[in-house]
Amino acid sequence: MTAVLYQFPISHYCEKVRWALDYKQVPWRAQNLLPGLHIKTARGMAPRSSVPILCLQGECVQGSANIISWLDERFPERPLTPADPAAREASLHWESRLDRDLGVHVRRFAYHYLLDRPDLVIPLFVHQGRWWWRPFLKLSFPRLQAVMRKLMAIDDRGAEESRQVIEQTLADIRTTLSQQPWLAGDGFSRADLAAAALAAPLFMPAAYGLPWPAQLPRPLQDWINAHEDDLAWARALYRDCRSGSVPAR
Ligand SMILES: N[C@@H](CCC(=O)N[C@@H](CS)C(=O)NCC(=O)O)C(=O)O
Repeated sequence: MTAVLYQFPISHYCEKVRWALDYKQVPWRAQNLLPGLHIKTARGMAPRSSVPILCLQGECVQGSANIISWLDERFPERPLTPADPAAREASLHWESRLDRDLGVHVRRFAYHYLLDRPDLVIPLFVHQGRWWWRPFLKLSFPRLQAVMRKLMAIDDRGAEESRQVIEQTLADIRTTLSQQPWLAGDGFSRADLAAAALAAPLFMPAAYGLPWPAQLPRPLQDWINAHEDDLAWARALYRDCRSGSVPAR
């Protein structure tokens, strides 16, 4: 009984699900898809074209938050959703905000710089894919880049707006974590997991499983260097909790 995760290895929403599966010790394997060519496969299993989609024994669930809820129902051991109603509400509220304010904005901020560097981003898109993905993407990259920039409004103005949303969100997380050890309730939850996974492209942890570029475009690297302290909590979560065991705080 192995769950199949349809995913882009680069996607931080997919990383949320990889982490949840590992944390809950549910056996799974990845079915990697190539952005652009993923649509038919995704639509064959779920209402929208987006990944992650998790399938198990003929049932498919789409969307990282839906998948975590489904995993907690189907595999109640090591819950990521707190049992206490107030903590549960707080964790879902955080996750929903983070899916938007880190999920959408980290992606737009990072792609603004990475999409101009096919030498850096193509290896991330084709990671652990089919042999022909790399030559195919090299040829089709200008079109993919144009479509992505248009669909996600990835331009100077969008990147600046995203930078501001990211910085405000990181400040709010730091304020909360200066008052309590976890974002919601009295233990590690889907809120902490979502926060760290969705921020991860900004500090590129090895456990994410991507061959991160050794050198990033200068403006992105400068921002990361200037915000090391704002991301210390996320690095600590990867170090302490990404492998599955969670120490007491
Ligand atoms: N809220 C969704 C967002 C998923 C999402 O935006 N996935 C992107 C990759 S990061 C995607 O699949 N984009 C291609 C598409 O929508 O066709 C989730 O949490 O799963």
